[in-house]
Amino acid sequence: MAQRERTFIMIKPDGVQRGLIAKIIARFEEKGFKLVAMKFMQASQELLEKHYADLSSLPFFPFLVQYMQLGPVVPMVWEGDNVVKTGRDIIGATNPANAQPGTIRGDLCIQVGRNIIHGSDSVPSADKEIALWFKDEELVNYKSCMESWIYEN
Ligand code: IDP
Ligand code: MG
Repeated sequence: MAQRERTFIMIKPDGVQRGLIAKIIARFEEKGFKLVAMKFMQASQELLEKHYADLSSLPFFPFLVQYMQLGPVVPMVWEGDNVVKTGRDIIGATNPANAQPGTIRGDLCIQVGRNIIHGSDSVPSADKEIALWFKDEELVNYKSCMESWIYEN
């Protein structure tokens, strides 16, 4: 079986401080996605500037990089069919004011500058972000016992 799609998801410092780690992880677990990698760390200025490089010309960029350093984050890699797009749907709109109820941002936060979670927006950015936050050997290879109950093929 070829490897299924992967995405990079990260619980931001406000999600960690507000005690939402388990709740957020549960949404991806319960959907049927497979956890491939996870760590708990303080992100550096340099790493965050690379992670958000595409946004570096925007006025809120310095505040974004500052926000992401307010405390530890939980970077993760999740795997499954369409996980990039579905992951974004589970997370909800960037501005929680526009996020539908039932989404993580729609249910659990209020302001765009405190929107508790990151998710890759395309397969190429997922590949880039996974490589930025994880070494190859940190991506764990294992068989999920649920695989044949979640996928018919
Ligand atoms: P995304 O996280 O939904 O992919 P992006 O447009 O990639 O949204 O922006 C990255 C992050 O930058 C957002 O999640 C949010 O934390 C922050 N951000 C985006 N737009 C604004 C804004 O207008 N004001 C303050 N922060 C913003
Ligand atoms: Mg983005």
